[in-house]
Formats: sequence, C-alpha cells, structure tokens
Amino acid sequence: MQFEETVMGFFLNHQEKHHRTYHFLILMDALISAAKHIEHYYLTGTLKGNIGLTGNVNVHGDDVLQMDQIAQEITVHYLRSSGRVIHAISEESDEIVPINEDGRYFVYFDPLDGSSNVPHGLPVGFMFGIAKRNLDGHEDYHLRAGRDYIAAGMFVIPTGTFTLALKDAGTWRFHIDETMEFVRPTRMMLPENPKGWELSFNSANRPTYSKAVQSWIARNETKYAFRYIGALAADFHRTLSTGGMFMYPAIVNHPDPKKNRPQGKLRLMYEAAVVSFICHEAGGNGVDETGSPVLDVQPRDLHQRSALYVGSKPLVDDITRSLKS
Ligand code: FDP
Repeated sequence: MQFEETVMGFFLNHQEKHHRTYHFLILMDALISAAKHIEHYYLTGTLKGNIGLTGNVNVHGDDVLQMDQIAQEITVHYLRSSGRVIHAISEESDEIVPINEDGRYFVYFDPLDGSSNVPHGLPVGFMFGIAKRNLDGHEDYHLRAGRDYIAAGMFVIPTGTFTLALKDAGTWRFHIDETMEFVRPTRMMLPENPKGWELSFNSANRPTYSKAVQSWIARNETKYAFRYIGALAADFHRTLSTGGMFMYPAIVNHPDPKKNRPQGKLRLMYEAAVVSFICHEAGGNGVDETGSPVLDVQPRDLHQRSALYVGSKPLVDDITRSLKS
C-alpha cells in the first residue's frame, strides 16, 4: 500500500522547522474545513437546487447565486470558530466582516470565484490571502499589500485540488484522497521550457484592450496554445502547471465607453494579489496595467480592482515592457 503525507503533517513539519506557533495551523484547518464543506454543497447543488440566483445583487453589481451565499456562510462560520481571525474581507460582503477581536490574522477571501461556471457545475475557486495582525505595534490596518501576506491559496472546486503558497517557503499543491484528506504536497515551480506554455485570457474582450496589449497579443499568439475556462483559480491552476501567462487586461476601448474598466475587473486583495503571491513563490511574477508588481499595490479600499498579467517571468517581463512603453 502507498501512504501519502497529509496536509496537516506538512503544516506541522513546516511550523516546527520554522519555529512558528500553532495558531496558523488552526486557521488553515478552518479554511480547509470550509473548502471541503463548500465542495460538498457544490457537488450536490444541482440535485438540491442550490445553484440558482437569490434575486440579490452584490456590492460589485453581480447577481448573487445561492451557492455564493452558502459558501460565504460556511467560510465565516469556520473562520469564527477558529478564534484566530480579527477581520475578514470577502467578495460577498460590502463591509469588513468583524470576526474575533482577539484574532491574529486578517483573511481576504472569495468563497466562490468564477460564478459563470456555477450553473454548469464546472470549476470555481475558493481563494484566500492571509496577513498577520501587528501584535507589537499600534497599527492594525486591514488594507494590506500582497507583499505583506504570509500565505495565499486557492481550492479549485469541485476538483479536489488545493494550491498553497507560504511566504519565502514556496508554492505547494495537494490533492484530495479517498478519505477526503488533502495529501501529497508537491512543490510547484513554473516550467522554464517555453515549449508547453499557454496563454489564457478572454479573447472576446481583445478589441477592448489597449493598443499596446493588442499588439503584444498579435506578436505572441501563434507561439503558444490558448486556454480559457473563465474562473481565475481554474485558469491559473493550468498556468502554474504548464507555464505561460494568465491575463485580465484593463478594458479601455469598449464600443460602449460606459463599459470600460480602466481599473481592470479582478479584485486586488482576494484575486489578483492571491494568484500573484502564489506565482511569486513558484518563481513567476504578476503585474498590473502600469506594469508594476501587483504585490506592491497598496489597496485604498476593500473591493479595489486590478488588471492582471501573471505567470512565467519572461512573458510577464515582456508584456511589462509593452505596458510601460
Ligand atoms: P466571474 O465574473 O465569473 O465570477 O472576477 C471573477 C471572474 O469570474 C474570474 O474568476 C474570472 O477569471 C473572470 O472573472 C472571468 O471574467 P469574464 O467572464 O469576463 O471572462
């Protein structure tokens, strides 16, 4: 028989090796429990009729699905019962979510990202970033740049995969086994050989991108395969395995100017910074529309948006030159 190392075994070893506290383990246990719970609801959602619309619209103007609400409720429940989280910032909540005054961590999350896949039962993401409360000083600010995160991760639901990056300790991927444990930590590094690299972006939006981005695509599109699932965690999961670049550029040339999104579409704190952090720990890079590292962007509001170019360094560096020119 073959036995695999479990995610908890991995964390215990990691914490011991780095002389860290057990608080982070408790938080990770809460996030993993939430992900398993969401995965269960997602898998059974079609049967139970849980995947339709609630009739509400969220802070971003998106229709709220029943699954969004279920995933939010589950995540807040587990974060609260962990006792380790002071505040959470969620895609599903307009305001900051107070969790536990004595908590040590800020958690930024999107419990069900990629909602257009939900009615089809196709992959969605549960994405999170974690920053530590400043326990020694007076400043306890939740608007943290990605560079300040201590960890970031994404579950691709319902595929049973979990990718986690730990600050200065690499990016790791886990798979769920027959007992519903995440097991077999596998170190992820973006492949250096460009042969299998892929590009991922919503090609229908192409005419709406800046001229610089449109010409970059025209110069590069025949060199790489093109893949787009339409859920950031699922698309970026591929990018990380195969190498290449995922992008969601700013929309600046829409025929209906009201539909332009010069700030980009993705949310900075629980989408763009999460995948940029994961990518950075796997040897890659992530930049915004100005070509600046996403991890350096200081958020000014909870639901700030960002354009995103993330993946293998040579490609991100190349598009950065175009963005800056
Ligand atoms: P969605 O709007 O379906 O929730 O930011 C959310 C997100 O999905 C990402 O997961 C995904 O990468 C992107 O938006 C998809 O947007 P398009 O439908 O415009 O391609």
